[in-house]
Amino acid sequence: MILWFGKKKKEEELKAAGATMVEPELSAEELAAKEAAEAEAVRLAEEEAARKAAEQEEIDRKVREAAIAWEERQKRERAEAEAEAKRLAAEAAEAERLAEAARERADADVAAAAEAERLAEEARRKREAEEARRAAEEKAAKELALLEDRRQAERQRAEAEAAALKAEEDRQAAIARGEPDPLAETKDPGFFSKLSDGLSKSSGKLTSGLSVFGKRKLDDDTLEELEDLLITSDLGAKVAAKVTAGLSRDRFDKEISEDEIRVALAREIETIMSPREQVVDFSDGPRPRVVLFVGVNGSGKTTTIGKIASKLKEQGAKALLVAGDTFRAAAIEQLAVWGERAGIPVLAKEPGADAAGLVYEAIEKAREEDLDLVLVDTAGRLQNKAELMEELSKVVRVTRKLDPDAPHDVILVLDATVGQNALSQVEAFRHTAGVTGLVMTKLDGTAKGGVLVAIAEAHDLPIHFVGVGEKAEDLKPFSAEAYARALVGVES
Ligand SMILES: Nc1nc2c(ncn2[C@@H]2O[C@H](COP(=O)(O)OP(=O)(O)O)[C@@H](O)[C@H]2O)c(=O)[nH]1
Ligand SMILES: [Mg+2]
Repeated sequence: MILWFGKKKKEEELKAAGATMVEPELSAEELAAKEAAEAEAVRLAEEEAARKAAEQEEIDRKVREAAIAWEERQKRERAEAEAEAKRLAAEAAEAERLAEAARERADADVAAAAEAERLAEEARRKREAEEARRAAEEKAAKELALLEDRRQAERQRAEAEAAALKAEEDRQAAIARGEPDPLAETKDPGFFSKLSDGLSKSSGKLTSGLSVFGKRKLDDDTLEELEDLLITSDLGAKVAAKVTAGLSRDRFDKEISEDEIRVALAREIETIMSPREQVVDFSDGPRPRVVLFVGVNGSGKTTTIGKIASKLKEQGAKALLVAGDTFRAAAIEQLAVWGERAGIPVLAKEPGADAAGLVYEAIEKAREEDLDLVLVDTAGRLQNKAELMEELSKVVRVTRKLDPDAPHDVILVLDATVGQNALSQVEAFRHTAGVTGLVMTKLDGTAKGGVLVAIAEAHDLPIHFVGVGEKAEDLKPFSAEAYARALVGVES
């Protein structure tokens, strides 16, 4: 073993002692050892340097590796951060896209709501337009109807005027021939006051009802009220509408006084009634002229025959009265009294006799005796309507055996006090009994004269007479003008 520390120590000890060590002369062996030691030291130093270099290299490598690793980490982290940033950006984009979609959906919802509203609005506009169109159509139809009414009213007025002119001409001609004035009776002031007293009793409602219409504007409300009043006064809905339409045509929206409204109403009513005004001339036509009086019990048939007989007698007619109401002794007696009073023969049989047979006999008798007229009273009350009609048609059948044209007149006698019911009586008797004309009685009483206007409007049947009392002189030829004026309370 080479103790070179020993040498070094020795040198250091020598240095410390200040003595300079003189290198001793070395033997070859020692030199070789020294050289070997020195070579060994060099090798060791080299080894040490190599080791250090290796160590340094190792350190450098580690540093490099660490740097690379750090760099890689940095790179990775950067990449990760970038990726995260990208992901976040993508998320944000997605969120934005979703928000946009939501916005779009919301916009779409708003648009849908707006569209729905627009459609609703359009539907509403269409409905309104349709309603307006319908209203316009209705208005046009009403106007057309009004126009048609007006035309008809004008036609009727023209006809009435022509008829009145003709009647007046006939009347003047009759007067010129020295005959009595046929209309004298309807112009009789006593007659008018009786008629208007009676009618105003009944139509108290109409005449007094009308007084509220003075100094009012003739607008829709007034017309409607007036129409109601006319309906409740028995004129019926149709006449009421016709009359108010006539008034509105001429006077709409004008202020109208009570007198004006009465006069205008009277004129409208007269227009409706005047075509029914027909003074019957019993001296016309075949001989004997057979006239049947029909109607319900108590309507005034017997009384009316009595009154007509009295008038005819005055005018020189040769008549025969037939007590065809064989059901009641009192009815036979009643006719007998009228006949006696007027000096006219009455043919009657015991109660319960066959009415048709009696009429057959009467016609034969009239032929034999060359009489002008056979006035036949009939029964009004049988067990039921069918029975009554059967009785009447039997009388008619038998009459026709002697004269196919007979009976020449079938006059339905109506009691004014029954009001609207008179209209149903006309309907019931008109066709089954072949009614040719009407008489309305008891207009002096608590009459409901408005119904005669409704009848005149609904039935093309002449109204021959009106009865205003129980006496012979209380039967008057029907005058549309007098009737209309009395009904609404216009002074003649
Ligand atoms: N006040 C009034 N009474 C009348 C009128 N006509 C008939 N009468 C009365 O009415 C009632 C019935 O009349 P009547 O002729 O017997 O009816 P008939 O059953 O149809 O024959 C009698 O009391 C008549 O005096 C009239 O015009 N005015
Ligand atoms: Mg009678």
